Amino acid sequence: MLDAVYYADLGLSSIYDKVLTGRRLSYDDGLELFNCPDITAVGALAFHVRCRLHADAAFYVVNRQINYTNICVSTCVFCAFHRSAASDAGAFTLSREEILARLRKADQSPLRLDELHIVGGCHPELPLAWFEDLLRTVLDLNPQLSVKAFTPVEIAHFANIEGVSSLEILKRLKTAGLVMMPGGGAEIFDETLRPQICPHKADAKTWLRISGEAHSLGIKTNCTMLFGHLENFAQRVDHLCRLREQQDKSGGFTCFIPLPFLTENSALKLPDDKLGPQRGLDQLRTVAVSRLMLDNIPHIKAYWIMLGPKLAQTALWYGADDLDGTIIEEHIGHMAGAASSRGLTIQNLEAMIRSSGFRAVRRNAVFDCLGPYNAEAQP
Ligand code: V47
Repeated sequence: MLDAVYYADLGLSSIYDKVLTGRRLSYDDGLELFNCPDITAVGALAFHVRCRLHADAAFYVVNRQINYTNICVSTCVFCAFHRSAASDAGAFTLSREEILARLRKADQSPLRLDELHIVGGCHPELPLAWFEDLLRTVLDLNPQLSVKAFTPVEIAHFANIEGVSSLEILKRLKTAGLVMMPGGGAEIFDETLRPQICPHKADAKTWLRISGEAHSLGIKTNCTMLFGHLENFAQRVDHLCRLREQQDKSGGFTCFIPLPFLTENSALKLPDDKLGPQRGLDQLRTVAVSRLMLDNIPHIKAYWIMLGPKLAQTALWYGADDLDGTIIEEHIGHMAGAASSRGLTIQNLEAMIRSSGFRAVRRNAVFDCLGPYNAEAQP
C-alpha cells in the first residue's frame, strides 16, 4: 500500500520519506496532509505509524465518567453542557454521596472499574477541600482505581478560587490520589479564535503551562483539540505543533483526543459549508494527521462518544489505537447531541475492536496494560 511512486504522484514524496524513516513532520507538512485530496493515502501513512508503535493492539478501558456539575463560570459559546446558575433549567451539582453511590453501583463484580474519569464545569463555589475529600473517599472505596480527573482549565479555576498557584493545587490533588488528568479544555489554541469560542476560559499558555506543571510532578495528562467549528487547517496544525512542543519540554502527555464539534444545542452556529456528511471524512483525516504530527505522544484516541462507534472503529485504520471505554454515563457530548449510546459493555468494546481486525487490550487510565500485552515498540 505504501508505494513511493504513488506518494510521488500526490506530491508527498518528502512526507513519505520522513514518515518511513521516523523523522519529524513540519508545520507545512501538516498543512499539506490536510489539503491532500487522497484521504486514503494520508490514512495509510498514519496506519503505518500506528502499527510501528502498537502493532495490532487497540486499547480500551473499563471506566465510568462522573460529571460532578455543569454549573460553570466559563460560559463557552460552543458548549451545550454548561449552565450559568443552579436555578437554570437542567443545572446540576452532584453531592459527594451521589457520586459515591454511582461509583459503588458501577464498581461491582463482574465489571470492576479500572478508571474513574471525573470532570465538570468551573463551579463558582466548590472549594478545593471538596475535591480532595472526594478523591480520598473514592480511593478508600477502591484503592486499585486509577483516578483521571480535572482538566488544566479546572486546575486554573481552583487556583483562582483558592488564591494559590496552580502548582500548589496540583501538589495537593496529587497527595489526595490524583494520578492522571483528562485533556479537555484545550479547544483550539489560536489567539484570534480562542476568544471567539471560549473568551473566559484559561488561555492557551495557561493550559499548556499547567499541563507541564502536572508532568513535572509525575501526573500524566491527556490532550485534546476541538475541531470542525470555525477553525481552519492552519489553526489545527498550529494547535498540534504547540502540543508537540510542550511534549518535547515536559513529556507527560499520554494520549491525544481529537474532538469533533457537535452542533446540536450549541449557541455556536456554523455556516452551511461546515455542516453535512463531509464531516465524517474530515474527522478521519484529522485523526490521521494528528497521528502523523504528534510523533512524541504515544496514543491517539478515537472517542466513540463524539465520533460514534462506527467512525471510531474506522479511525483505528486511520492512526487511532484507543477507543476510550465503557463510560456508563456522559453528559458533555450527549447534551450537545451525540447520538451514541450512554455506555458500552466490555463485550461491545472487544467485539468492536476484534471485528475491525485488531487485538483488544484492556488498560487503566495511564495506559498500563491489564492483560497479556507486550508492545515491542513504544515511544
Ligand atoms: O473540553 C464540549 C469538548 C471536552 C462540545 O482525556 C465538545 O481521556 C464536541 O476532553 N462538541 C471534554 N466536543 C471531553 C474531553 C475528554 C473526553 C473523553 C476522554 C478524555 C480524556 C477527554 O469536550 C471539552 C470540549 O473540548 N466539548 N462541547 C461539543 N459541543
